[in-house]
Amino acid sequence: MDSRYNPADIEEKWQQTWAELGLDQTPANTKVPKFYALSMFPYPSGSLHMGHVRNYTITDVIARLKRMQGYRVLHPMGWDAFGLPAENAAIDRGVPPAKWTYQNIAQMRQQLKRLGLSIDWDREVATCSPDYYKWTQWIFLQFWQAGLAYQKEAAVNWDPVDQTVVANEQVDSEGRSWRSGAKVERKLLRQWFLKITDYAEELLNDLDKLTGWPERVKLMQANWIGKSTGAYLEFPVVGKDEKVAVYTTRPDTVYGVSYVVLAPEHPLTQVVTTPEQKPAVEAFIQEVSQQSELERTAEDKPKRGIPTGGQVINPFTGEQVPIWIADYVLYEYGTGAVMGVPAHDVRDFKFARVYNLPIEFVIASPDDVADFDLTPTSPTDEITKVINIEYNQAYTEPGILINSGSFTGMSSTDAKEAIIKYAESENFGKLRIQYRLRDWLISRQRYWGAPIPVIHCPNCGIVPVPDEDLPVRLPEEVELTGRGGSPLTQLESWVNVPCPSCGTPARRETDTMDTFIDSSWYFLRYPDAQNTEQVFDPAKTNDWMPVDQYVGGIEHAILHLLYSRFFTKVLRDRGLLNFDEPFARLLTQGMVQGLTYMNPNKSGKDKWVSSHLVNPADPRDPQTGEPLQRLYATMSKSKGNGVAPEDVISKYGVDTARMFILFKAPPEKDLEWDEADVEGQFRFLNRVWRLVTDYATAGVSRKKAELSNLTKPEKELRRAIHTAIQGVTEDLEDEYQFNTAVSELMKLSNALTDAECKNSPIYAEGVQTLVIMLAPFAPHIAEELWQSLGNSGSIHTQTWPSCDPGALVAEEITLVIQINGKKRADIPVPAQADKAELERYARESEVVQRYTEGKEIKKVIVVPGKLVNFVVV
Ligand code: ANZ
Ligand code: ZN
Repeated sequence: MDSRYNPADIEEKWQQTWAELGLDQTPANTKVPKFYALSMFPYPSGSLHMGHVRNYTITDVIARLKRMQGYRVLHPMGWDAFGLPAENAAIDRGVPPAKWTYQNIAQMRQQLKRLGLSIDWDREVATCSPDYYKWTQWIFLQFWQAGLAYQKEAAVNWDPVDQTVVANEQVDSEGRSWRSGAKVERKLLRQWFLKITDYAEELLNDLDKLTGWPERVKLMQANWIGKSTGAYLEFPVVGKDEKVAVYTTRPDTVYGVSYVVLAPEHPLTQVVTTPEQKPAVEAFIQEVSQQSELERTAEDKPKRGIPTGGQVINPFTGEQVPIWIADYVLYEYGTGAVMGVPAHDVRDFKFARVYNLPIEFVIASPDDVADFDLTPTSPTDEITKVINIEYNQAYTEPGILINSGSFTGMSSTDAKEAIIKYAESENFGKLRIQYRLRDWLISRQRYWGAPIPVIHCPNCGIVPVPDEDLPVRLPEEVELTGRGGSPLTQLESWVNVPCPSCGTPARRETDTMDTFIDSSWYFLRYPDAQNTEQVFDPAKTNDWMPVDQYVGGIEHAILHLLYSRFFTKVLRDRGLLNFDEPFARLLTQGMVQGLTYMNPNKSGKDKWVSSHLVNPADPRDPQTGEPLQRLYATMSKSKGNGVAPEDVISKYGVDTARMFILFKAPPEKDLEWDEADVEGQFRFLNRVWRLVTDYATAGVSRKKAELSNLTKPEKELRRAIHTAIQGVTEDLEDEYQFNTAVSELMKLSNALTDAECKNSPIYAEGVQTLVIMLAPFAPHIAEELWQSLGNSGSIHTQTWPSCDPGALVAEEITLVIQINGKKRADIPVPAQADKAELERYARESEVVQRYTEGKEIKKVIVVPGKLVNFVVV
């Protein structure tokens, strides 16, 4: 064997051998405990970046460890392959999206294989393949049958130049389309939705079951679902039969209502607007319709509104208050109307100041009213006056009700309940639970996605495509111009079909599904990825699921994970799955950051200067000569601070890249790419290489160690070995502390280098253990070294070592030293020391030397394992 560590000689060799041996194939279902290790599948952009490498390395170490610990492991990979970039590439380069995508997949698969990941490639899925999207469509129809898929008018971003719908992310902060630069309009179009709101409560409650998820992710999900408890209250319109229904979380402030506000889209605007106000109101509504939801609700933007001229009656006070229309009220939330309480809501306060609406305080801080006798009958004018003057901003805390009729004197908490009860008894309101979560808009007026499998028939309405006609294939040879919307709408031969139900000429749905749909169920397909008859065999999927460890980016903390949880629950309710939550444990890995330089005097993209262009000793802007700031930032093209995985691999090998990534930072933290540390790991692997090859050359000991008869150096080394086993195992057990696990390996390697018993079977145990524990981290070098030690079989099929607690015990006891029966000191001594040895340890101790100097030792009494007494005169 070569005496030098040369990764290029061994890495591809072993990758091939492992593939031939089928080492990464998933074992069949057996009684052996299972472990499902899953990385979030990538979008096939065509090239792998460091973020991918980190993500997949983490999952791979876990998968390899679990195999060695005796689990049967499922560790698959696939492609989230539908989506816009393929369409854009097609528009820019004239390559059909399918071709572009499959080319990228082939390229990235090669790159992934070069990482030596223990992936079962037989289970690869690509969401753009008809074998896969057939089942995406089938699942959509399951939702349809369950009454969970429906069509409704919804406001979308419409690019008037390109005549197409654009996603929110494609509209810039000034409301312009990224493609045409035209000001985007809001347009009402019929869209498809999934009723995720039906599952809001369960999606929220079941977060408690996810004990293996980061708290932060659960909190983000809970906030996204946004449960709030409040009241639905009706305010009758003066002179009409209609009522304005509002949703409020502060019914305790109802005596402070000075106006009600309708969303511009609210149908009642037509009813309540007076003829005088009509032209102004219509102009206002038209203007607001141009704005995105983000613009309308941005906190730093002044809220704008207009009075309708209409009035409502506050059912609690009998007073009339004006009806306004304002941009900040969203039609889709609550009832699309709110009661304005400027005294107790910051937004309403600002609004009232701008439009000169009355501000009346009805809640006071308990301290401020402590001296007042607040009963429903006591006059509160005095205190109202005082407080109205003193509070010159909204008082938003709960407190004590003032000027609130029979509720005066109650706490906000009690009053909320009492006011809702009263409204219920009088029939103008009730308790209402409201979620911020809205139904999921899944239709895209886009080509490169799974077609929604329905047919619109003039007689039957919406008719689902029969299961046997699935998949509804996406025609692959299309021309994409980027204008005029999806090319599907123009493919008459594809669009025109007979109705499956009555045979009348009908039209296919031309919308495709949001790509988040594709990724909401892929993890259910891996356990049975090649099934052509079923979406999956429930027995297989139920056996493997839930995913035991899911690893991916924090950017998916909300939508992808929420949608996957939703799909799981719906398919469970359809009888296909027997569990509630798809991902038992979640690890969100941090970003990979690269060194970059920033010119603080410039803005936007121009301020970044790639580290290739500056002198690190005196970093200056090459254009202006200004001094630059040095910092780490997430690797990106615009900052020019990316490090290409292939460069690192060709220089150091993939094992070093893996070791560096795992060692440099705990997995959930950001990681600063640092070449010096990469080299440090390369040197470590070189040391291990030398240590093992030196030993292998010197002759591997096959003797079994006599544990009862070890020398001191052997015991010490054995303790180091088992401390390392314990440390690495614990570091990998719960929190996946790869960085400290690697440190343990380094310590063990040092202990072996320093060991004084290189001929002992204990040393042999140490070398084998080091190599075995290195295997999940640096699989190629570990395999090569394993073979060099003369072992048979792959290292990756070995059993993970277990720690012998006996070896850890500090082999020492405390010996008491007495002089003439009086205790003078304690000293540590080896536990096994016999009488003579104990006496020798005692005599050599500093105390005894001191007390016996110039004196005669008459007698030495040794109590084994306890004490030594010197009788001196
Ligand atoms: C009166 C009030 C008084 C309110 C007060 C707050 C404080 P969450 O917790 O998010 O559910 N609201 C209701 N529907 C709205 C809509 N469609 N668009 C904009 N705002 C809306 O928020 C509920 C509160 O948000 C409601 O309680 C309502 O204002 C406002 F001192 O009602 B509140
Ligand atoms: Zn029909």
